[in-house]
Amino acid sequence: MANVVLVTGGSGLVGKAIQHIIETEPEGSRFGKKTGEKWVFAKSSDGDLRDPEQTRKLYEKYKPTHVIHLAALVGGLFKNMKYKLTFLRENILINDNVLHASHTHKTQKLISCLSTCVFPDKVEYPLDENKIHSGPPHESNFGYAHAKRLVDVQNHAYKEEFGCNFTSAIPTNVFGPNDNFDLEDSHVIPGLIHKCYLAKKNNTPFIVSGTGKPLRQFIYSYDLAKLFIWQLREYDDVEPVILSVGEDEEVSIKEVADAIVKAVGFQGEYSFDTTRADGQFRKPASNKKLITLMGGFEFTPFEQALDTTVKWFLQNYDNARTGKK
Ligand code: NAP
Ligand code: GFB
Repeated sequence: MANVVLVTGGSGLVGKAIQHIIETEPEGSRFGKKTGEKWVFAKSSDGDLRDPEQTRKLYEKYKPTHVIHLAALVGGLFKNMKYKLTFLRENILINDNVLHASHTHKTQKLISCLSTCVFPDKVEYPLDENKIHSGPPHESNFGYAHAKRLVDVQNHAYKEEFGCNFTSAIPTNVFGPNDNFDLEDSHVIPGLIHKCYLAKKNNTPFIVSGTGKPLRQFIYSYDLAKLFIWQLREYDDVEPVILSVGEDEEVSIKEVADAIVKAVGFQGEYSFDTTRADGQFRKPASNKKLITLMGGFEFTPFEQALDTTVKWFLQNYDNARTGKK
C-alpha cells in the first residue's frame, strides 16, 4: 500500500510551501514525491482539529501513514501578547487531538511543528535542542510557547508507553508567499511588507513598531519545506530538530525594515514607534544538529527570498490574507 502523507495546516504559509516543493521537485529526488505516494493538504474546513470527533473523521477519511502536523493558532508578537490563554488552549486542544488520532490510527510517523519561542528567555546562547525545558519562555508568548513545549513531552510519553514514532521540528521565524499579511496579527516581515506597500500607495509615513533593535533569524518557507521533507524521509528519533539558518544569520528588525523599503521601492518618510513592544530581544538558535545530520544545506539568500515574497504579495494582493484592507 502506497504511503499517504497528511499535512495538517496545509493551507497556511508552511503548508503551501511544502505543497509547492512536493509538486515541483523531480519525483524520487531527495525533496520530491515518491512514486505512488499520496499527499493531502488539509485546511480547517476539512476538519476543525480542536474537535476530537472531526479529527477522528479526518483520519478515517484519509488513513494517513505519515503526518506533518502544522495546524495551529498562529500569530505575531502583538496577537500573542493579547490572547495568551486562547493561544495556550486552542493549541493544546489541536495538538492533543492530532497526537491521539495518530496513535489510535497507527500512523507510522508524525512530525509536529514547534517554534524557537519555546526556548527559555534567559539561558546560555546559542539555543540548542537540549535547552527546551530549562527555564520559562519569554512572557510575551508564554501561552503559545507552553502549548508547543507540551508536544515534546507528549511525544516522549507516546514513545515510552506505546512505542509511537512521533517527533518534532523547531523552526525559527518563517516568511514567504501565502503568509498572513494582516496589519496587526501578522509576523514582522509580512506586516511590514503590507505597511510599506500602503505607505507607498497612499504616500503616508512607513512606521515600524518598536526600537528596531531586536535580532531574529528568518527562514524562507520554501527552504523550510525541504527540511520538513528531509525530516519525514531521513530522521527517526523522538528528539526535536531545530530547522533554521545559521546563528550567524541573525538580523536586526531595522535591517529587515531597510530591506523591505528597498524591495518595495519606498522613498518616503520611515520611522520607529518606540511606544510599541519589542518583545524578546533575541532567540539565536544553533542549526548544528540539522546540518550535521543532513550533510549540509544551501539556504536561499535573505534578500532574494524577500524580493520573491514582495513580488508575490504585489501580484496576489486581492487574494492574499491581508485582514483589514
Ligand atoms: P498559518 O499560515 O497561520 O496557517 C495555519 C494553518 O493551520 C492553516 O492551514 C489553518 O487552516 C490551520 N488551522 C488553524 N486552526 C485550525 C483548526 N482549529 N483546525 C484545523 N486547521 C487549523 O501558519 P504557518 O505560519 O504556516 O504555521 C505553520 C506551523 O509552523 C504552525 O504550527 C506554527 O506554530 C509553526 N511556526 C510558524 C512560524 C512562523 O513564523 N510563521 C515560526 C515557527 C513555527 P485555515 O487556512 O483553514 O485557517
Ligand atoms: O515577527 P514578530 O511578530 O514575532 O516580531 P516575534 C518580531 C519583532 O518585530 C518584534 C518588531 O521586535 C516587533 O516589535 N516589529 C516591528 C513588528 N514592526 C512590526 C510589525 O509591523 N509587526 C510585527 N508583528 N512585529 C513571535 C512569537 O515572536 O515569533 C510567536 O510571539 C511565534 O509566538 C513567532 O513564535 C515565530 O519573533 O517577536
